[in-house]
Amino acid sequence: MGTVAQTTKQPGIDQLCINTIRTLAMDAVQQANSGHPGAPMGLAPVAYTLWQQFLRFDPDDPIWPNRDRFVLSNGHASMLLYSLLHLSGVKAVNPKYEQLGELAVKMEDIKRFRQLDSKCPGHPEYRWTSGVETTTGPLGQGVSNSVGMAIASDWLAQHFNRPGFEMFDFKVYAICGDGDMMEGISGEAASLAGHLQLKNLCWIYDNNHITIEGHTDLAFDEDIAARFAGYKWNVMHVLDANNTEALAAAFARFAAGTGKPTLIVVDSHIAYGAPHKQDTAAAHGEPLGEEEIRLTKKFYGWPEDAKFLVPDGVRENFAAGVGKRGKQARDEWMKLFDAYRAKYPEMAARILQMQHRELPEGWDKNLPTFPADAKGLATRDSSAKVENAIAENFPWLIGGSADLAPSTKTLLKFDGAGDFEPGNYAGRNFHFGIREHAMGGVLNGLSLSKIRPYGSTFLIFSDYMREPIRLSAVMEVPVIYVFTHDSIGVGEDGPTHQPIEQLVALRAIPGLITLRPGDANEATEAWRVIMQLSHEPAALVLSRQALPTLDRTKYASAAGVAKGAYILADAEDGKPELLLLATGSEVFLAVEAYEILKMDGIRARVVSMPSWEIFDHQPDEYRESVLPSGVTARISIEQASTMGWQRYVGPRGRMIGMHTFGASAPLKELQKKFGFVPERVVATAKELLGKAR
Ligand SMILES: Cc1ncc(C[n+]2csc(CCOP(=O)(O)OP(=O)(O)O)c2C)c(N)n1
Ligand SMILES: [Mg+2]
Repeated sequence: MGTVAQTTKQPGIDQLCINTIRTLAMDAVQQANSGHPGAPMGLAPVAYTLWQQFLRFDPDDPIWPNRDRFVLSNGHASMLLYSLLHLSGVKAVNPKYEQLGELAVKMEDIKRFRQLDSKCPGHPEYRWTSGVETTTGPLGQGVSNSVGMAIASDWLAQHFNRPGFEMFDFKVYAICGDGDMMEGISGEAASLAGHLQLKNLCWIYDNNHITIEGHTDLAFDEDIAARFAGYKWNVMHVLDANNTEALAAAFARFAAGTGKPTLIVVDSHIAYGAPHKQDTAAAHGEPLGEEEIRLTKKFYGWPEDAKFLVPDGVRENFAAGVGKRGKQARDEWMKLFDAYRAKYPEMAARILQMQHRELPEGWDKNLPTFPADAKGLATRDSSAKVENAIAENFPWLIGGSADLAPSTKTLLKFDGAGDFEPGNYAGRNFHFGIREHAMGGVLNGLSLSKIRPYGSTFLIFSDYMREPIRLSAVMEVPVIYVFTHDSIGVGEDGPTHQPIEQLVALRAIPGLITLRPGDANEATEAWRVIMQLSHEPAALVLSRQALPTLDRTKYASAAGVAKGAYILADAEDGKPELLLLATGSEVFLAVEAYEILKMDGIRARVVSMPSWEIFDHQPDEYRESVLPSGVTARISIEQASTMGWQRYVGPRGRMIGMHTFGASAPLKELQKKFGFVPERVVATAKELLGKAR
């Protein structure tokens, strides 16, 4: 704590606060010898004005449901956010929502920026640092999350608000940079936001003309204002990031409401005030250097040798601004909530359930079971029935598709489900348009707002949204991804639409639960598993083509799905000499081969293995009981890359899978061409057992 001589460059406390943000960023990056000082320095007046004068955010309770959301989409500028969290005294909460009372970001954390266990990691991490609303760093993700949050604000308002009870009306602010604007996902997300007329959404674009390689002229000279006008946004331009009055006027205009999303283009200077590095790429991603820092501090009228200085009055000023306004808003909301609870107890309980990611009572009461049926149905169709049955009893399960709902079958069809669109923000069916990448980002934003979202497309296009899927897992938010058309079973559409490497790619994401059910009853059980996840995202992988519904009086119950893998059909004495491991559409193929082998006197066991991840988490004894280590004759069967199956089939096993791209032809021909026929499985089994003739 120290004092700073007031010079003409420090006309008041606001400037002092702004320069505190700047110097903390400079000092932290220098100390870490790593990081991005330039953007926080340029943006400090923007973020300060927003937080101090507009953001409804209570530092004592950074998770109250109707708080405004602040997203730092240019996550590399993380020191900007950490400085704000520290200076406004945001309190830490643990993931269970028990207030801990400590500061979310202590000075010690800032001094240990980018070091192990510091609450100030390189990029902002949701769940790790309280007050961070979403994990950012991969450019473009944060702005797409903000669209999901703004949708959530409107949906929650429509769902919960009653006359005299504005339970939800929060605004969503996202700061973004040139990188966010260049990434295609920002265009997808902005286009969707404009279409949906998300009036609570405000992006602030740090127009500093600098990226890593140099001036943006190198690669980027589009007319951003024209672009966003085209998206039907309200666009404003602040010509100087240091003009806090102009900034405040722009925010006030947004707050007054325009019926559209708002973009504020702010012309700024990266590393503002650094005599040799301002407006250069050198200020983007490396420390300014001790000497440059001294000169910059001198320019700010700061003590040149002071480090991590928070002058007297700065914290108090934040407390009197964002702190006081936030607490008042939060306390009023809590009072309103009490009255709401008295009048609408069920709705109030629902708000709390959502906040804690709990399941509504009776959510699973109508889960369908499917009778044995040789013709069967596609798992996309059985899944559709299950999803609809759950959603009717799960009011905040909402989602949609990237223009493929007629194919992925994820539409909610019961009365009152409705479409989410301007004029009907209570709708539960989303039309994301052909924007897979933004869909993933929006789903994350919805989930961060405690809605339970799902999104669907073809499995092949999961690659378009891989980053948001990964971020769901990083953030531990339970987004549900529904991927249909899961193999060469797609048939005539050919290799461009036939997933090969997507399954293993999804399985490689830590924390993501991938499930590929083998028939209709496994689809029911897969949904049962997924709905009970509160911190893991799930990828539900479904077939386009019909799969026989197994006779569960003859074969084991589909309840085994809950364990990831289970014995579906066994050798009569329970002592198999051969294991057939399969998922999804290949489960029935394994059963067919099993029946043939049985007639030939071969003792096979079929293991249905819808989820590797869940199986891997079972106790050793269970895994050993399903895959006895003594049985080394094992065959995996899956219409996908065989990568990864080695660890289940072992060194003596065989893998029947895809080693090339598929082809365009009717399914039956493809199955023959690529060897997904019982004869091939049987021949492989006999060869493996040394029983081939
Ligand atoms: C998707 C993605 N691609 C690349 C990067 C690496 N990267 C980090 S910052 C940056 C430049 C960003 O420029 P800008 O948004 O203008 O930030 P400024 O230099 O103005 O702070 C790049 C390419 C990234 N973080 N995410
Ligand atoms: Mg830039």
